[in-house]
Amino acid sequence: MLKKIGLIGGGFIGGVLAQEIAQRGLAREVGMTDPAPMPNPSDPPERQEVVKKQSVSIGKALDIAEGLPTIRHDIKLVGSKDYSALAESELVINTAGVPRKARPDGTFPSREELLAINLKVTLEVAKGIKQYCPDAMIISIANPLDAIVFTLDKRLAPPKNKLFGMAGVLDSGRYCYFVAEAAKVSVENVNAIVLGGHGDDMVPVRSSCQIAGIPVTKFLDADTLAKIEARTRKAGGEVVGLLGFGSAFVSPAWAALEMAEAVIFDKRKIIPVCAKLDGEYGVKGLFVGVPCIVGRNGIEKIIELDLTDEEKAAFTKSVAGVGKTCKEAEEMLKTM
Ligand code: TXD
Repeated sequence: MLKKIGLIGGGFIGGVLAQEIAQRGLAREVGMTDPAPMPNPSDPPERQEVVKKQSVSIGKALDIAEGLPTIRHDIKLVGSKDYSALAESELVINTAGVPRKARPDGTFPSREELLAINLKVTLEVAKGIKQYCPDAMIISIANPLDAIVFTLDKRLAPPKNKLFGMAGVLDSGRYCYFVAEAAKVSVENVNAIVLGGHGDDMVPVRSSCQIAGIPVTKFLDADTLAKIEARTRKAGGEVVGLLGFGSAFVSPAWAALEMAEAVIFDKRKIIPVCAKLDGEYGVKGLFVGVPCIVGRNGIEKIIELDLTDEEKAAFTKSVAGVGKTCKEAEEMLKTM
């Protein structure tokens, strides 16, 4: 178990993270920071004073703490509207930013359309990490995932094994779930990986998808698999459209904790991680979802898969999409 885990953002995912860390006993202390609720300047002064005294992170920390006697776990939970709650964290998980929300007509923005708003938030996050836990390992979740991790790297320049993004575990889990459902087998039997950017052109890797070690093509035909892979690419949007108030939050939190547990228990587990590539897969300087060995030092090793020509082309296209969003981020950062 760690001494302290810092949670940046105490919203839907942040709340599940805090609850799960307490339930699983992953750290002696959790510090959660979130400026919400923020007073609305157009509200009457007395209303603004009420909101200033409220705090999502303090409230959620207290709620979970009051449940500790029931689950018989001792863990210290600290909430704050500023970043001091992160002090001395060994690991921070960043969910700060706005999620995609369905519009009144049922449509919703792309992850990339969150860039401008969430870039501003990310600059504050970087400052908070630098001030309170400059040596922490960082798992970032906020969207647009690849560009936000890229931005944190630009601002903090941590060792490349200590900064990574969570998307591949979630996307691969979605792929596995749809395959298990179609093949009518246990999810425990399905292994699959999704590579590339966390966008609509992510790459479910059919050639390495197996059910109990047997190629998935022995169970499902090409047409079924194509439909599953298309659904995997859009699975985030499917949940956003159904929820209407935000995006998926339980499965992303569980996915981030799979990565955190690989670090905490030095599992040396092979999982898809948004990692900084330095020539692997022919990519340099971008954060892209690839299989990595994850252990106590974070990313221990990046693994290069043999991809089919079709998968290679899809990966190249996905990386190009990541590059485009990161270029946009770099341009925006010049004005921030
Ligand atoms: O696979 C993935 N990586 C994605 C990521 C899966 C699902 C959700 N994805 C993204 O995670 C989503 O698009 C958002 O960008 C983040 C967090 O999603 P969540 O559902 O938790 O959003 P919430 O509930 O809006 O929580 C975000 C919190 C909210 O309470 C804000 O007040 C807070 O972030 N926030 C901040 N916290 C700290 N510091 C600053 N500056 C800040 N600004 C806002």
